[in-house]
Amino acid sequence: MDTRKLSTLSGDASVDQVVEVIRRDGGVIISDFISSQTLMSLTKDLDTYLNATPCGVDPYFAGTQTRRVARIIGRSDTAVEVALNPLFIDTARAILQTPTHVWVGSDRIEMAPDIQLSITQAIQIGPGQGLQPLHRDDATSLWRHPQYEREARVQVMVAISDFTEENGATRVIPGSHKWDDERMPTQEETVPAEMKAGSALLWLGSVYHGGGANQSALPRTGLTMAYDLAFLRLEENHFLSIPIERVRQLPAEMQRLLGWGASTTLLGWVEIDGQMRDPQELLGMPEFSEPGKGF
Ligand SMILES: O=C(O)CCC(=O)C(=O)O
Ligand SMILES: [Fe+2]
Repeated sequence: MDTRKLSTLSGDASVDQVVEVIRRDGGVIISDFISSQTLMSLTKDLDTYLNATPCGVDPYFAGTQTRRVARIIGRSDTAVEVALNPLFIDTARAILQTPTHVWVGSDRIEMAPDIQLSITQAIQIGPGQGLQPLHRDDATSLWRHPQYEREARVQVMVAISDFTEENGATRVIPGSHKWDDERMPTQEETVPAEMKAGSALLWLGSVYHGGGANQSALPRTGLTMAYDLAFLRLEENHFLSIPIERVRQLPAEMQRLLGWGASTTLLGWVEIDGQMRDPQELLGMPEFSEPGKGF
């Protein structure tokens, strides 16, 4: 069987190197993706919520021994740094923003899709949790494969605890981003994304993967986030999950990546005074958040 391993690059690898390995294998481990200080701060932020969150109730996919905490950008400043980590976001841009063109009258206009932060979730797999079924995360958008032109998603899983085969490290099938939609994934073809806390797995939405079984006595904790093509529907509904006061405090780039910006292809605008305007303008209008007043 052609089971490939996952390669590891260091946190100071270039975006080009990371993109090359991801295009070849579908995923790559980045050692020391975040500093120990960032890891400490993330652990503290996430523990507050994980400790207050019950395990899931879905035995099929989400797991009954697994805790999942989303709304991460609303809850942790350090998570904003992770979302804007240059190696993550620049890799996502390099892979997702493949240009194309459209005709508008006699103008042939080159355009590239924007990206959006589609999901943020801390996933804590507890002892006794079995294997998650293998899946492609771009299945949420019913993405078809193989795709020679356009990937839908680039995702990160930051190890908050060490990830080992025994404690449920994410299981990945390297190379499966090139498979068609008929081929069924099997656990025998997977490899565990083993890595130290602070390292991260970067992978494509087209790669088959799933949470591993935790046969250890301690939880396995990871923080996952994904950038998607901005013309797909957000997986996590940030508009309803993050209070407007919090959105106002975020860096402008983060606001846009959460959907508070019209895309270059004109999606997501709001009407203000009869004009199609950028939703980021609303954030500067105090009356916008007053219930019943509108704008
Ligand atoms: O927790 C993991 O290792 C992976 C989880 C996952 O792939 C998912 O929930 O979509
Ligand atoms: Fe997944």
